[in-house]
Amino acid sequence: MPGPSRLIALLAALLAASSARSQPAPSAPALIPMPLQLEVVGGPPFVFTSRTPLVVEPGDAEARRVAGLLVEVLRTSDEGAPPVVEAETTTPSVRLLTQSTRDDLGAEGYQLSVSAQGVTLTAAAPAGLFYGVQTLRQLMPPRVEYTAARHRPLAVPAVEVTDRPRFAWRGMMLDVARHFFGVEDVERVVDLMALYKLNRLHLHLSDDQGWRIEIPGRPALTEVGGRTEVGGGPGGFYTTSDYDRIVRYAAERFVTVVPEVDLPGHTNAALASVPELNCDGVAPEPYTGIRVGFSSVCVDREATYAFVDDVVRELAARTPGDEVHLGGDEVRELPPTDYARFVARAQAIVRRHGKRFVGWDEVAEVDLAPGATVQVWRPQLASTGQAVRRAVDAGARVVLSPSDRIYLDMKADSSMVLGLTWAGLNGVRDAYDWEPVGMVEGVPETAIRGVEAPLWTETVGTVRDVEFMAFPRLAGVAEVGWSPRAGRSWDEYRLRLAQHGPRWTALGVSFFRSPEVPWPLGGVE
Ligand code: IFG
Repeated sequence: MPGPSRLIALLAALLAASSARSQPAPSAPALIPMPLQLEVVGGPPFVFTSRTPLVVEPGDAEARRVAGLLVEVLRTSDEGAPPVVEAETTTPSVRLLTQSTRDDLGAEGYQLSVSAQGVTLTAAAPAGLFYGVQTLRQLMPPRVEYTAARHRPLAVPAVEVTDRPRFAWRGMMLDVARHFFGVEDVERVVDLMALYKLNRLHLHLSDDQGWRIEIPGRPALTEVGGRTEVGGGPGGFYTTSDYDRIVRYAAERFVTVVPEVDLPGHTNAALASVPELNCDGVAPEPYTGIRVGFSSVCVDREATYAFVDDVVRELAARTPGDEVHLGGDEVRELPPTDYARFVARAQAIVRRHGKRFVGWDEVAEVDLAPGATVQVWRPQLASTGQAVRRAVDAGARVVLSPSDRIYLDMKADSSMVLGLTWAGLNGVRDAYDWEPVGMVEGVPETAIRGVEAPLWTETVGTVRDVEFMAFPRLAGVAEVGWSPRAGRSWDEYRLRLAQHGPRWTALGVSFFRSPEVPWPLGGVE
């Protein structure tokens, strides 16, 4: 038994260790997602003033546009905004150069060098410049996110960063069918996604409770299908120009929109709008509850495939991305052979319109054309594993959306009023502390396009509710999608994550103050 002095020394050591763990390392910048390589050089920081020039190469219009997005972050009401210039200058400046000595960093990679003398950001392509700007932004004190506060000077620690993403598909899904969200709400979601280098916005545009996208030539779909939503509210829909505006806003921030029209199930809104989609020709009443699995279009009618063709043609024409998602989940009303026949014809229609087919993992039971993507949401089902492995062996690839990890509509803990619990509680650690490779037995990293966090909106009605369900958990999904597998650890990440609370406060994000995270108290530095 050690003597009293030994016990005291042991206690002191334990106290020191615990206090050290609760405080972040003072020098390490709290970047999310963690870059591939980050070196804190030390020495004096680079200091932004209201006159710090942003330098781009003459004629590099995309670099100038990306610099403009940085200007919007730095602009304050009375201190003006930094000038974007093309001439080299002796003033300490920020240079954004579309050039790279590293061809292994890809279109989204970049190198960022910060010293007291200046900042140099190089990337082979505009997306890399944009992601380097997000890293530079996160190196600045959180107060930079205020639009009116006087927040200069802004010191940025001297670092050397070399970075590129692990996975190409880093996404969030927003269900705009259960509850409708207007264009400005979607733009807000894109802004917050871009800060964390997410690059796919999957819009769930139709379901039992709503049809949300105008299809010229079929006005009933939105006149009837867009009329309501869960709970009987006013619903709504995107006109073609609304959808074009969302796609453009997202593309400017290097986010690709993946439109989903869910078929053959989850279709009560379409069935209520277009009688000929019903096998008996009779349209059901609009539905504002939250049951699933009870609806299906009539797979025996040619009118159904003409409808699918009209919808896919319209979506394909307005979607610059390669993918059109046709759902395929929870079809409890069709025999498997009818389901397979429908999915086979539906995916052929997608390919005919020059796009690649995406479906929820039920479609893995059907022979899929090469280039198809299976969105895995039920990893815990052994059957899914077998079907998905077979689809992958036939050339399909997967996006992982494990419902027991990153379904953002699952309550994060029992204190949450918003959200559902059928897949269990998805806490902040659950959403971060998992590894995509091995999620589905036998699916290699080369077949994994990436990860995507769905936010279903049965119980989510406003953009603040969206923020509350998405943050802080979406930041963890972004790191799973971007950062190297090695080195990720919840104990380290949670301290870094805590430092993003003040940034979200300055941005006005209505985030969930999870007790899993040691959020700093007080104002915003
Ligand atoms: N499952 C349904 C969704 C939604 C969800 C809510 C999928 C692929 C439950 N399908 O998840 O429409 O109702 O958590």
